[in-house]
Amino acid sequence: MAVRGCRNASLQSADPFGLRALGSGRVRCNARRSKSQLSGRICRPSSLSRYFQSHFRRSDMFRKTAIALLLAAAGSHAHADIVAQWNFNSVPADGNTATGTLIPFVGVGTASRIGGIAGSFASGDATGGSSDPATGDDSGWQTTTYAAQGTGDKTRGVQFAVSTVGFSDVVINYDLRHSNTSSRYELVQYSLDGANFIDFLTFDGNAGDNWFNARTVDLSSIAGADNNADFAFRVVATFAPGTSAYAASSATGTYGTAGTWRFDMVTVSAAPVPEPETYALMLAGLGLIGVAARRRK
Ligand SMILES: [Ca+2]
Ligand SMILES: [Ca+2]
Ligand SMILES: [Ca+2]
Repeated sequence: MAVRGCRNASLQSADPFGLRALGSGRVRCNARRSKSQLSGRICRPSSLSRYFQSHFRRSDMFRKTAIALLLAAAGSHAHADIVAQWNFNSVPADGNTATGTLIPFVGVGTASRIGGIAGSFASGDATGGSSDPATGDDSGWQTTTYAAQGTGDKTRGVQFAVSTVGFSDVVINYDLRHSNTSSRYELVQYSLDGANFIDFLTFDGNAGDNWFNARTVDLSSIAGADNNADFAFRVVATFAPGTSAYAASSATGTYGTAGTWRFDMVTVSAAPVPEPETYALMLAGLGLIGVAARRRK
């Protein structure tokens, strides 16, 4: 019997009693082998244990069931979902990369410019392109008018605010095209209150007119970023490390305020926080293992 709606393929072949996994790690007990009142209900650990103790005596069946329950519980937490994603492309597509949108393609969130920079839309396909699979009407978020040389360190760039309520282990990805005269160094900051930003990671954009795709910022070590309605992050221009001046992205270029950064595929991913049913499944699975062990004695 296939286990519909279960994200964990292992469970699909480990379904000895008609357990049907629901998407969030719950298991619906079909109990087709008996007239049990459990049929069609969400199983609770205690009732599951009683049910299997009374109906199935072979310890290998207990083990299989326990494994299935644990897989269902683990499977609901092992994957990451896209919480929000910006591809900046027009909806509907209009064949013009100079038009686009700051409304997320996936999820909910806000994108804003900080420090008085200018924003527009420009091609996500040009000069090698971003990772956006769209073609033709693939836009990136073009930003310019960064700070004058030697001023405004970490004050100009872009900000994204995304609620992470219901999620943990936040990871940010983005693509960024540096122009020749843009700031070579980009600093990623995060905020847990939407107002105060903390330096986290600096990237080196050491080539001009070049896309740096799949920048990855793993915030899973920042517990405060989990389950946080006020989570936000920034990507800002910063001085070359150890100096008080911006470096140009091109080794032969000179930093200038007209340099551009063009963003695409800004993505916030995270793992769904386990629901109470997940813990119930884990407890049920562990309980059955205990029962099986006692029966073997
Ligand atoms: Ca467009
Ligand atoms: Ca593309
Ligand atoms: Ca795009």
